[in-house]
Amino acid sequence: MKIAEIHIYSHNMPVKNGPYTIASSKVYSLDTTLVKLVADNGSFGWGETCPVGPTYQPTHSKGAVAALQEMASGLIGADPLKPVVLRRAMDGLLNGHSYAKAAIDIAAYDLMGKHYNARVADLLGGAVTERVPSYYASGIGEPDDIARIAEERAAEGYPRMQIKIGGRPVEIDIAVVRKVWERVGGRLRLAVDGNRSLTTRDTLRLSRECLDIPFILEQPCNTIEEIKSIRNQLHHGVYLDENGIDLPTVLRAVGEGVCDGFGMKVTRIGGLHAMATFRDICEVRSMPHTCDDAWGGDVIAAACTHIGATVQPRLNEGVWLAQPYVEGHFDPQNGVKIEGGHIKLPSGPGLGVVPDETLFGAPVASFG
Ligand code: 0XW
Ligand code: MG
Repeated sequence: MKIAEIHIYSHNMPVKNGPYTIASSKVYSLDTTLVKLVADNGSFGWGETCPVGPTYQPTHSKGAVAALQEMASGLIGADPLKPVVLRRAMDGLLNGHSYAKAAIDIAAYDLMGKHYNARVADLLGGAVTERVPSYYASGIGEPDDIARIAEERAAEGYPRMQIKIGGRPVEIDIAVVRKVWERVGGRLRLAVDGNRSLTTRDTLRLSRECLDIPFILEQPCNTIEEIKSIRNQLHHGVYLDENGIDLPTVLRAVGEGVCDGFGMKVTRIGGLHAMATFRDICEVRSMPHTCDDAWGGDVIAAACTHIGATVQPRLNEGVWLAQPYVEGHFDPQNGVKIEGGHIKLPSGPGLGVVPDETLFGAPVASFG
């Protein structure tokens, strides 16, 4: 099989009841980038990449479009059924920009699934569940509001919640964590995500003053070095998120014992093939992790759910989707949804979602 055409689309997604506020960004609407690969036999696959604004990671939506345009003509004629060869071809055309390459990789997996009449989860090693656990991420908020959200999510059936903190006096963050714990106790597993914003001083204080509350600290500080410097004084496990920029960094963090797990993004690591490698590294060292993305519609939601379905249950920290923050679906029939805190694995073939491309208007660029 050969890639015959590549179409790149840009689509704006308003944030429902926005803005969505985390320590590193405040977003009202996001531009997602979609890729349609058309094969020489006429079948097609979809990929997507959607940075949550320009300050969460060193990525942004215009960068995704530019990187895809840089690679696209060189990928015409490549075989979408060979993900490793395809990844090497992309690396030969552009250094870095894994988040853009991820959209091509996801679209190739969608095509592969259709070609072999298989679900992407089964191509990635095999689904171990049809009901993938999700987790809810609050925005930054006041103690009573976040505690109420936690109560509601626990009642809905979510197994886990991520509390966003940072960008304000740490006393308020401590009050939020304490209030949530008072209200939901052990009914939800908790992560407390600083999105790189805390000083080492405030991270230590948060951990010390919440000694009795079991949670993991997600990406409290800006760099691995800062986290490393306080790691032995913390009373809570630490997960890396934004610092887990690529597989070499993941290997280093696991090897040096810098963290206890990861919040991982499919597009940051380079797509589904790289994500499967990441999953296997984590399994070798019993490291729990999520399978998320920063934002996006049904294509990215399906991709995260397929890889999330393959994670060993004891290590599965869930699949976060933007769906609760987004109005409507790209696929009107099989849009990916969280119900009872879990996501039904799309039945495939491929990703099992087919976007209504009329929503996206004319492609930004077409090749082939
Ligand atoms: C909660 N998320 C998975 C979605 C937002 O984009 C940020 C991210 C995180 O964990 O940092
Ligand atoms: Mg995070």
